[in-house]
Amino acid sequence: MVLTVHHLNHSRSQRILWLLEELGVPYEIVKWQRNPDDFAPKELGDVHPLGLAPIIVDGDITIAESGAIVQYLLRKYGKQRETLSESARINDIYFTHYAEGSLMPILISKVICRMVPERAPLLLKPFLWSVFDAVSRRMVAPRLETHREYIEMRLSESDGEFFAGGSEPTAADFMMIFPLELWAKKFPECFGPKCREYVERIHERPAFKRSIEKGGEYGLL
Ligand SMILES: N[C@@H](CCC(=O)N[C@@H](CS)C(=O)NCC(=O)O)C(=O)O
Repeated sequence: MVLTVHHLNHSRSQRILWLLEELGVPYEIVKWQRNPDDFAPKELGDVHPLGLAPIIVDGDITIAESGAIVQYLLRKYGKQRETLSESARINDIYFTHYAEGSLMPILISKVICRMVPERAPLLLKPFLWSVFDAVSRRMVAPRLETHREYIEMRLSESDGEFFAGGSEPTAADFMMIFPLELWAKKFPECFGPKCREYVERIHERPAFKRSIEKGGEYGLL
């Protein structure tokens, strides 16, 4: 039975398509379209109770949460992890968790600070813009700047092209690509040059290009 990826347009499930293309594992895609309010269709909740993408179904196993899926697929089909040095392995574990655990929350906070006033009724907009702009400037921007400096430093120190170091992407890269693409697209004014080079390099990979052809709409290129 072929592995199924439940893929939502413009979403984290692009990570999984890219990983599967790198691994050369056959899979099929069930495509879901975001509603006008950007939410996933509620029927995705029939596949997994949280109704969020990505979700994979492999035989009688259903897994949600992109980090869990990446680890599951690499454990089942990947060969490279045993060949990583101890320090590369630690970097790999660190960035695999950092992507969703630390970087995504701060980026989502910034997205929300913009989205709430943008989508508010006309009369409320000026008030909400001033409130959310203040929150964004005082609470979110300084933290994001710290993350920017940190990631730029880690990429500069990395002995390879990837977050763990080395010459091939690891779990850390499959996880880091989405927040960095989101950042580059939505807030280019504070996106670092090393991060930009990194994202461009990933986008040039044949496996990444195939994942875009197969997945369809992806507004973070
Ligand atoms: N931490 C989860 C986040 C899952 C998530 O929020 N997915 C988004 C797409 S990027 C989603 O399904 N959004 C639709 C919705 O909120 O209804 C993961 O990494 O898989």
